[in-house]
Amino acid sequence: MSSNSSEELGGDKLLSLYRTMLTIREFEERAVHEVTQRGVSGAVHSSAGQEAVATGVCSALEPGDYMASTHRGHGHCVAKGVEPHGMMAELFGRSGGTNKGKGGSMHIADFAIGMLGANGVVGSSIPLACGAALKAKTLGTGEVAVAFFGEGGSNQGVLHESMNLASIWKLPVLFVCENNLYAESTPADYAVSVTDIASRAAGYSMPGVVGDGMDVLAVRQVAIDAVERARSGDGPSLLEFKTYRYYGHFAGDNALRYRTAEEQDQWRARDAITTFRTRLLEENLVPESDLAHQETLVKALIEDAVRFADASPMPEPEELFSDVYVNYPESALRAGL
Ligand SMILES: Cc1ncc(C[n+]2csc(CCOP(=O)(O)OP(=O)(O)O)c2C)c(N)n1
Repeated sequence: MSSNSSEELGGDKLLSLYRTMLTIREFEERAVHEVTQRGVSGAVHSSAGQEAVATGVCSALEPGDYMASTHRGHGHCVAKGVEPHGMMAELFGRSGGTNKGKGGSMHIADFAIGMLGANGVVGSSIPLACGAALKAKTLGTGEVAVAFFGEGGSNQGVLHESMNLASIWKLPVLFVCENNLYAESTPADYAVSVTDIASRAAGYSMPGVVGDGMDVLAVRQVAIDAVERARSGDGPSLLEFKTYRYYGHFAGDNALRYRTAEEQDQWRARDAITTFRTRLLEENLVPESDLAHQETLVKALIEDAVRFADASPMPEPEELFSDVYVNYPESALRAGL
């Protein structure tokens, strides 16, 4: 069982949680900046503000576990271990990208580390994770799978079908809802039938847990419990984390058309990174010099990722035909068959 109290975790683990959240924030801030400045094609959805959820949940996983993500997937990728250089190059559509520049922001996938992919279709992470969990259960590998989705995604029929199947088959899967209060410009209190999405778990005989999505250790604890349940064969859980996205729905969207500056300020006052930093210092868990060192390293990492992406060439036209179908003859693809 993974440990989670600050003392049990120790300075190195706490520092690594801090570093992961910082890397996500720095990547997101820089991605929004670069994409709006350069006019990169394809929408980019920033997860800045939601770092504690991706970081806390993925910190409860083993490297061989699976995770499927959404259109707002950069944070999930970083937390699962996808390398930021390849991600930035992917956003720029370059050949050095995680997926050779052919996926862009919404289709980053890295199967080697169990990252099954970001997805532009709302709700599609859910059956993907169930498929991975079914494989794990059938082969008895002991792996678990996580599906991230938003509160908007929680209204998709596929979640309900998937939760039902996962429950009767006791699949080792975590349904993780990041409730950031808005689906595009639609407020959750208008579009969602319940106050707590986690309460829907009762309809599928699984635990439903609400967690504070601005507190990385709280998220981690909820995830550890659900992972343990899944791994021990007791089946799925529905986890809901209350959180907030700091920017508009996509880079360039003016969120103030549908939410207030006061509301934004209230959430920013509870920022997951700054509150965690304060706690680490106040409880004497990590020296300030170590935190400052990580801040310098992360800034340099993302700067270097942008340099790498810039230097990476555009994909060759022939690349259109690679990685399209598994074992499908290239000659047939070229002939349009
Ligand atoms: C099946 C489907 N319906 C609609 C859309 C358009 N769309 C893209 S993102 C989005 C909002 C999703 O909201 P939520 O699931 O809460 O995630 P968030 O953007 O808040 O992270 C919508 C409606 C889509 N991509 N796919």
